[in-house]
Formats: sequence, C-alpha cells, structure tokens
Amino acid sequence: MCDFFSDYLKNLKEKDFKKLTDDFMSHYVKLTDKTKGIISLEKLKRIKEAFSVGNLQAVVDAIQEILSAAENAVLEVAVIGESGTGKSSFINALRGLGHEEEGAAKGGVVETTMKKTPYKHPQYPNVTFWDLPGVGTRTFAPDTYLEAVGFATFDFFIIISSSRFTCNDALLARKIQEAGKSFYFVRSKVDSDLYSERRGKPQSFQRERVLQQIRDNCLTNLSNIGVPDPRVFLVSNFELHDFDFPGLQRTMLEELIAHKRQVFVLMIPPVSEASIELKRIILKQIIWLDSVKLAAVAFISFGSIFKVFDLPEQEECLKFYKKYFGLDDESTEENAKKLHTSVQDIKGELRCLDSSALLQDDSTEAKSFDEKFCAVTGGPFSSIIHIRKAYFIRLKILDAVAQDAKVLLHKTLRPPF
Ligand SMILES: Nc1nc2c(ncn2[C@@H]2O[C@H](COP(=O)(O)OP(=O)(O)O)[C@@H](O)[C@H]2O)c(=O)[nH]1
Ligand SMILES: [Mg+2]
Repeated sequence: MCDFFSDYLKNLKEKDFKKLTDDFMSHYVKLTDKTKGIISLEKLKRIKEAFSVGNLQAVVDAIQEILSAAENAVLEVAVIGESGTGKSSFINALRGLGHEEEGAAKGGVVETTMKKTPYKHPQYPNVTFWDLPGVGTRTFAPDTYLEAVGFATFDFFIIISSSRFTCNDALLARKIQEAGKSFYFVRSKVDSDLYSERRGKPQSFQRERVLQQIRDNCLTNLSNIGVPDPRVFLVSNFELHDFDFPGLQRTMLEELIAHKRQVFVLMIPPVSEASIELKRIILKQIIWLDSVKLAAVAFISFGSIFKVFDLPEQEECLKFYKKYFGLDDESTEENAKKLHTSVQDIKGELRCLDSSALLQDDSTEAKSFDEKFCAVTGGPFSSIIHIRKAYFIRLKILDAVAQDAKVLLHKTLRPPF
C-alpha cells in the first residue's frame, strides 16, 4: 500500500519540497474518492504553496484552520412544502428519529405547522432543520415568503411535494433560485405511488416505469418554469435506503461549502451503504489531515516527543466513531427495539465492540515501518513514527466501525419476520 507517512518523513529529511507537495496533493485526491473533500480550493492552494517552499508552519496553520472550521460549522436546512407532504417525517428521518420518538417533529394527517419551527439534531446541536409551511398559506404570502422566513441564513432548501406539482412549488423554486440559493426538489411518498399503481394495474405494473414517470413529471414542471438543471429526488420517508435518498445525500454533500461537509456527514443517519461510505470517506480525510499537521508540528518543534496514542485515547476514538455510525449504546438499544431482539444479540455481531482485539496495533504497515526506522531514537522522527502508528490505528478503528454499521444496516433492512 502507498505509505504517505514514510515518504513524508523521507521528503522532509531530504528537503524535497516538490515531492512533498506532489505527494500531499495526490494523496488528498485519492482520499476524496471521487467526492468533494473538506478542503476548499483556496485552502488547498495555500497548503500547496506552503509545502512547495518548505514553510511547515504555514501548512500547520492552514490545516488547523480547516479542522477548526469543520468542527465549528453550523448547518441550517430549510424544509418547505405544503401541509401533508411529509416535511415532518422527512425531518425526523434526517435526524435519525422515529416518528413517535421523543423530540420528533410532530406529524400527522392534519396541518400541524403554521409557523417556522426549528428542530435541532439530537446529537449534533450545530445542525438545525427548519420546518417551514408551504408558500401561499395565510401566514406566508408568495411575494414576501423568502424574506419572512429569513432565507439568507439557510444553507440550502428542500422543497417537498407528495403529489401533483403545484403552482406554489413552482413559485417557490423560482424565488429560491433568484435569491441565489440551492434547492433540492424531493418528491415524497413514492412508496404509496408504487403501491397504488400496483393495485390499480397489476398486469402492466412496472416499478421503474412508474418512478420514471414521476421523475419526468417533476423535471418537466421545473424546467417549464425556467429552473435550469433541476435536481429531483424520489423518496420514501419510510424506506430511506431505497429510491433516491442516498443520491440526495451525496448531492447535498458535494454542493455544500467544504468546511460544512464534516458536520453534514456526521449527522446523516447511516441508512444506506452509501451514507456509511460518505461518512468513512470524510472521516478518513480528517484523520489524515490531523496526522499531517501533527507530523509537521513534530518537525518544526525539533526534539519534542509525541506521546503514544494510548489505550484510553484509542477507546475514546472508538466511542466517537461508534456515535458517528449509530453504534453507540443508545442507538444499539433503539435498534434492538426495532429488530425485536436483545442488545446482547446485536452486540454479538459487532466486531468493533471487541475493543481488545481491535485496538491491538498489529498492522503490518506499522511493523515494517518500525523496523525500517528502528535505529532512530528521539527527535521528530520518533514522533512521526508514533503519529503514523496512531494514524493506522485510527483508520483501523474507523474501518471496523464502518463495517459493523453495514452489518447492522443489513440486519435492520431485513427484519427476521
Ligand atoms: N407512504 C408514505 N407516507 C408518508 C411519507 N411521508 C409522510 N407520510 C405520511 O403523510 C402524512 C403527513 O406527513 P407529515 O410528515 O406530517 O407531513 P407535513 O404536514 O408536511 O409535516 C403522515 O400520515 C405521514 O405518516 C412517505 O414517504 N410515504
Ligand atoms: Mg408537519
């Protein structure tokens, strides 16, 4: 495997700044895995320039800014649509809450929201979903709608429609676009459409054809009102792993500004393999950037020894990743209830819970590197050896947790009855 850190060490020693820069850039591209990464173009340029002249302090500063901005990013998502279209259900689904759970947005068949209502994510308080009533209600007239709801503060809008495309949907889409904001058009309840079509036309029913007709109808209507390149996603709030929800998550992630991508992927519920992978890809970038930064710090403050990434720290790291992937104790209890099984039964299937086996640093990469540099004692080199070891352990924990999240996902998708 490509070992970024042994080359990093070698390049630093030899002051080969060109190679250092090239390696950084190519490794980052590889880590982003065809999605957008957490570094903005402007910051990437800054890091590249700093590496190319060997200015490690500037590298450290830029990476620190990236990590802090990602850590502190705030996400405000507006969910708009007429009453009954499934806004509350969608918000609950995005917050990983069952419709009857405590703190869930109130839903139902009668109109329950006449004013804008914020719903904070239960685990990520920096994320707020706003349940906004449809345009054209008495409270919000079309002309003043966006100003009245305070559109400037939202990162993006999700317009939800559950049946025919309405004039109000069209009006709103155009206004959001004129205001220079992104919107995603979500056509909800497609599970109901499929069910009705299948019952109504059992002989000629074709799932994909029905879905295509719904999609085409939304696209045509949006194009007719002058929305260039409209983004339409077919969703069932009861089956988020299916239809276009995974694609919607990926599109939202890619269109967010770089420093908000971390908070976005952490908060999305692990409802599909795709969402689990998005989380893994972004977290890998964070682990790597953090390690690149630490290694640069070690080199600048020549002689300082970084302490070993010890067991308590590893356990802390495992705890965080379990939370990010919905494997913490609280989520496991919820899943056990959903699956009508015991917490013990679920835990029995999760590899990451066997922390003693997981946290042992037996990676061959770490060993071969140790052997290569075993003669080195003290100074930045031994620090970088520790940083590199910690890097591999964190990756190992991340991969194990992500793998377990997939195992659990498949259990949840196919209940045993
Ligand atoms: N079949 C189906 N029903 C849904 C879906 N989303 C919401 N509903 C139901 O539609 C009704 C209205 O949903 P709600 O979320 O309260 O809509 P809101 O008024 O826009 O907030 C409720 O009975 C929901 O259970 C969905 O994707 N599929
Ligand atoms: Mg509602």
